[in-house]
Amino acid sequence: MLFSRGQSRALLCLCAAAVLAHCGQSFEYEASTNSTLPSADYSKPDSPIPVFEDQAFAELASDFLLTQSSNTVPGRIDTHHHYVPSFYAEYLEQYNYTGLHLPWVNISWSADASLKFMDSLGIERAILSISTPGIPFGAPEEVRNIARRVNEYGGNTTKAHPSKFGFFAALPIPDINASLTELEYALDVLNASGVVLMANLHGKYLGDSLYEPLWTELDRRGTVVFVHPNALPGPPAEGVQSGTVDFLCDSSRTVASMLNAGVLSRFTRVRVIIPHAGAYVPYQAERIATAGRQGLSGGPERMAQLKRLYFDTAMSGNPYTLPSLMAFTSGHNITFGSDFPFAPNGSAAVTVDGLNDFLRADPMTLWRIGRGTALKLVSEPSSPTSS
Ligand SMILES: *[C@@H]1O[C@H](CO)[C@@H](O)[C@H](O)[C@H]1NC(C)=O
Ligand SMILES: *[C@@H]1O[C@H](CO)[C@@H](O)[C@H](O)[C@H]1NC(C)=O
Ligand SMILES: *[C@@H]1O[C@H](CO)[C@@H](O)[C@H](O)[C@H]1NC(C)=O
Ligand SMILES: *[C@@H]1O[C@H](CO)[C@@H](O)[C@H](O)[C@H]1NC(C)=O
Ligand SMILES: *[C@@H]1O[C@H](CO)[C@@H](O)[C@H](O)[C@H]1NC(C)=O
Ligand SMILES: *[C@@H]1O[C@H](CO)[C@@H](O)[C@H](O)[C@H]1NC(C)=O
Ligand SMILES: *[C@@H]1O[C@H](CO)[C@@H](O)[C@H](O)[C@H]1NC(C)=O
Ligand SMILES: CC(=O)N[C@H]1CO[C@H](CO)[C@@H](O)[C@@H]1O
Repeated sequence: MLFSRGQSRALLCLCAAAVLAHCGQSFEYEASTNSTLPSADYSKPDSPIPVFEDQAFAELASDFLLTQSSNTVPGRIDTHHHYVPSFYAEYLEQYNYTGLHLPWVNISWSADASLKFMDSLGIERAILSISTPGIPFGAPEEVRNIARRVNEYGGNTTKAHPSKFGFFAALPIPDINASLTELEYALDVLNASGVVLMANLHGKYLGDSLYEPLWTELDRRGTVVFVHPNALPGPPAEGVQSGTVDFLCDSSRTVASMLNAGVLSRFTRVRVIIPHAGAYVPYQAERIATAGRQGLSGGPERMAQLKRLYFDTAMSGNPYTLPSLMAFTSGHNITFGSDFPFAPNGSAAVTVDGLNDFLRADPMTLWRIGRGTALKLVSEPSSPTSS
């Protein structure tokens, strides 16, 4: 389809107006001829968080909106995508960790496997992170070494495929001083896109005072923090894999922990992603915001703090989970997540189909989830003119 710039703008406005009516929002998009994306240099402390104008968004989305019958978001960005370097798998196995042998998939990761998977789902770029259980085993020095190697591996992989990968750095928690050192190295030298933190490690949740100096620094830098669930402290229920229910509980616990400790109210520059559609957070937001005391004061402020969170779609593109997520976010601040390679083969395709079905009438939100919101969070490796 070829339109003149004027026609395409008019169509885009029509389309966007329809979309916004659907979302119950009142502002209007108008495409601008200036598609320059603002960008921030997060290696510079206190650099301002970029403000993404709806205009720039509309411009970037326009091709998709005009051809949305294909339902394929161009340049999908996957912010929930794991890497498992072989030395990291060996480290876990040396401590008898069995989670890399799931009943439905044996995790053997390679960059090529990621690239092949990405091609099959139209994922242009994936932000790599290590998954559960983080780096929980060994003396502090071993933990520091594994974190450094994992991050150098992430940096090397990103450098080898700058248009395909980025990475969220791992930190040697619970050694916070060493974590601050690693954070600086990972962001400033290795160009990490942010960090991954386990929702709990050794039973400590992210509102624990242990994390206070780390939150202070993450906030000063405006870092993106991808919070990955872990097994709950305590044994799983007989016959119920941690990934079935416990992980969602772990994510929800850490959000409540951060909320109660004032992390979400005091650290407003940090951007926190809660995966799996926010676990129980959107669905139980009212209860979490009122700390179970519905009707007492404080709810609205805490609710507003919860709404500062970002969410991803990993294993959540289904008609039962999406209504709650959409009601909570109005479709904003959601990124696409595949959970490769831990999700069963085919799971990410189900997520894509589920999103397409659910958002058939709302292509702008489909585009935001597939690409737009991630553009706000992870800087692009090269000039954005290719988008
Ligand atoms: C394009 O956007 C950039 C960044 O917002 C701005 O600095 C520049 O002046 C804009 N150019 C035009 C032609 O609007
Ligand atoms: C792992 O399991 C083996 C066999 O049961 C045992 O000998 C070894 O001590 C365990 N290693 C650790 C680190 O727990
Ligand atoms: C990363 O690349 C550098 C330079 O090629 C190499 O020395 C280093 O061993 C690599 N690190 C990892 C963990 O792959
Ligand atoms: C961490 O670093 C701070 C400042 O350098 C120092 O005061 C503190 O003792 C260190 N804590 C630990 C546990 O090493
Ligand atoms: C990080 O980015 C800088 C500036 O673009 C570049 O010079 C450097 O080589 C990058 N480092 C890595 C490890 O990719
Ligand atoms: C998205 O998150 C940002 C940063 O926390 C927040 O300022 C903004 O209000 C959120 N947007 C929506 C629509 O909730
Ligand atoms: C995953 O599923 C796709 C599509 O069904 C299939 O082509 C591919 O071979 C499968 N991959 C593995 C590793 O099972
Ligand atoms: C699905 C699958 O291949 N599972 C295998 C994963 O690896 C373990 C241990 O090596 C095997 O016991 C499983 O059969």
